[in-house]
Amino acid sequence: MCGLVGVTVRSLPSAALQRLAARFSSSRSSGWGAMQTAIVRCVPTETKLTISLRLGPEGGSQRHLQREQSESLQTALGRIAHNLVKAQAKKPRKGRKEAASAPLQASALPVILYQGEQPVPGDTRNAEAWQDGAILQVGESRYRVERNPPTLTQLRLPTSILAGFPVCPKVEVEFGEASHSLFEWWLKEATGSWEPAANGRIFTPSNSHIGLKLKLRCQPGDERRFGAPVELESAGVVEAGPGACTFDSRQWLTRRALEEPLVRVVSYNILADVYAQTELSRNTLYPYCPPYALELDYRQNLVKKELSGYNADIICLQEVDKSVFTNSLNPALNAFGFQGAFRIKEKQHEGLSVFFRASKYRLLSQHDVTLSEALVSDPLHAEILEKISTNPKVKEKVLQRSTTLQVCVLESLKDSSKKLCIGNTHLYWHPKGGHIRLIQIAIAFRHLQHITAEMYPDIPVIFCGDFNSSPNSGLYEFVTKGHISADHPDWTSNGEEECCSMSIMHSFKLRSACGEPAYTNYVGGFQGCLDYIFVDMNVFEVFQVIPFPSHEEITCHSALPSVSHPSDHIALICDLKCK
Ligand code: 4LC
Repeated sequence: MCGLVGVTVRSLPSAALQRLAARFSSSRSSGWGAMQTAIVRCVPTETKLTISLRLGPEGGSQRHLQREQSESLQTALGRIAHNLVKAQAKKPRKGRKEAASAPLQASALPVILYQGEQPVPGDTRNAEAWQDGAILQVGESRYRVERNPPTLTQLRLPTSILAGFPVCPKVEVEFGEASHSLFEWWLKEATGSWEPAANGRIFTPSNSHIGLKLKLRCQPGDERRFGAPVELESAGVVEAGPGACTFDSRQWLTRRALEEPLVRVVSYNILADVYAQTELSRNTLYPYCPPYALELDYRQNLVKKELSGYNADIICLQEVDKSVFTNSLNPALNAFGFQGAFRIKEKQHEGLSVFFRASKYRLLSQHDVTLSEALVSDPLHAEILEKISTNPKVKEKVLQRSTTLQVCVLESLKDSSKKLCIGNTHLYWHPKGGHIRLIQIAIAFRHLQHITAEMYPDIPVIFCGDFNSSPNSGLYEFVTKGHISADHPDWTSNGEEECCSMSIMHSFKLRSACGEPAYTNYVGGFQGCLDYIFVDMNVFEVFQVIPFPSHEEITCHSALPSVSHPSDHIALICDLKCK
């Protein structure tokens, strides 16, 4: 993806990748006579295994032997001997005449694999023969076998690095964990020398680092060992940050994480990159926002700092680009202790994401649905389907939408009887789409009701999202009062022709935890309250609401997004108390 530089081990030919790792691994034990390392990759999902080692005493080129796992050890060892002979015959090194003058015979080379003192029997299958700690002897060279050591398969840095904003590399480790890996950060001083700056998975450069290049050295690890380190230099230098951001003052109030029975919930439409960088957005929707502040990497710097600084327990996001989740938010929020779930919208490049604090909750189940699809395929919605089938225009409009409901059921790690049903959605956006949103919310509630009544009886609901509905809408009335009648004016929000009235109801007792702020969406041409955190009042009380940035802060660059605010929406934050 654009905006990131780094090594992608998976996208390189595997040989090139392993060469990279092996270069580091053998650098630890180089030189003739010292024990070298043979890295063996052997996983049950593959039919072959790979043996990577440097053949020859001079630390000749790295070899990657791919052998069948089911093949016998003696065949593999014969192949290693053969390769060595070939290598030495092909490349007579300068000043090493004896190699050329005395050709080796493969059969004369002792190639033996030891487990402890004992040679491993030649008829052992490769998959069993190449165990961690075995010693491979090839002529006079000895190699310690490392089977499936922690290996970096991906390490990436963002292309834009701002002073005061956390840098969270994308880290993927095979046979290990990012949390068990070592991270060293270095800065290139004016003298050209690299000076150590900090350790740890996240690094926040300071103003004194502006203009300097950054280097990350990561050594992948598991509980007991470390694999080959990889070093990565930033593409650019640390740049000055934007100064004060709209979330700075809010983060004074969220600097501490909560403890049970309190739960902090955030809902935030983060403005998808697929929308932010369109002609329409740049020229018409957000003309007041400088183009650099609409760029993905810039906004991601702000979003990551904003979200991490709220110390939330549950974060519901809308307009999350698939690549943003994969390459930026999930790696960053993982580093801050969150686990994330992502649901793409059909036919779209953005979707919904729920993050939860992994030290407090575990994900019990997910029940995501595309509302239009659920409507036609789930008998739960037969009544609604029947009703809207009476108006083909409405039916088509509803079925066209890729609107999605994400549902995560979480369980408290402390008390498994405490469960939460988290709903997250982003409804149809059109100002005259009130009737469509009513149908969407009716489907969503039926679905939630099914989960909470049939699957997890009496589990409380927290329903977050961009509902694209103001507090005086039929939708808001339906959610907070539990019903709306067939004669509500919103059924005709696009005229009588598109009217498909029905009376709908649900039996949750939900309230908007953050109330009805003047706006949650503030763009040049429109300001309105469209986002909510709806909370089950049978179980929760609102302990506190984190106040919005002041109107002056929101409007100081005319509207949102801006250099000091990454989205056109404002994050909703509330602290709930379990009654
Ligand atoms: C977008 C927009 C929609 C909330 N809203 C109103 N008008 C809008 C126009 C555009 C939102 C609007 O930013 N998007 C189209 O798809 C996306 C994006 C998704 O959310 C996009 C695609 C390409 C380029 C840019 C964006 C609006 C004005 N008054 C309202 C009242 C209510 C609901 C919505 C609106 C009510 N009640």
